Amino acid sequence: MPLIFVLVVITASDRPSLAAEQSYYPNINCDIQKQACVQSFSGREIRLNITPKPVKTMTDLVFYVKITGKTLNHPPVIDLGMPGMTMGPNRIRLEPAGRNTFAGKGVIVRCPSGRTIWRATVTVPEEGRVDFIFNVIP
Ligand SMILES: [Cu+2]
Repeated sequence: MPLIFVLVVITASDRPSLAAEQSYYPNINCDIQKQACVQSFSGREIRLNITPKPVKTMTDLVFYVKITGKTLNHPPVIDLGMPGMTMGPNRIRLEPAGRNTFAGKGVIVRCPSGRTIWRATVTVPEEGRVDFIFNVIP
């Protein structure tokens, strides 16, 4: 009897955190530790890469964005954030590095909660934005 009681308590207390994790993991859409990530958007392909790899927090990183289609008049920007958490604003300003290719430096901070899933929102001026969601090494 006491054993059964303990199991019920453990199962019940595990449920919220398990549900919380599952609500984040399916959102990962970018394997940034291994390769550049590509998303289609507004008739364009948006390619995001971050170096050096592995991509770690509290490290000087270079963010690259390459976009297919007609030439952009203004560079895109990247806003870094965490799904389900409000973090301080962290905008990566990109400079042209070739036709429709842009690069900029930034740092991904270490989250006090211990979570490692980050979101890079690439905004293409006057067209819209797309989210890349990936794991970072803390
Ligand atoms: Cu956080």
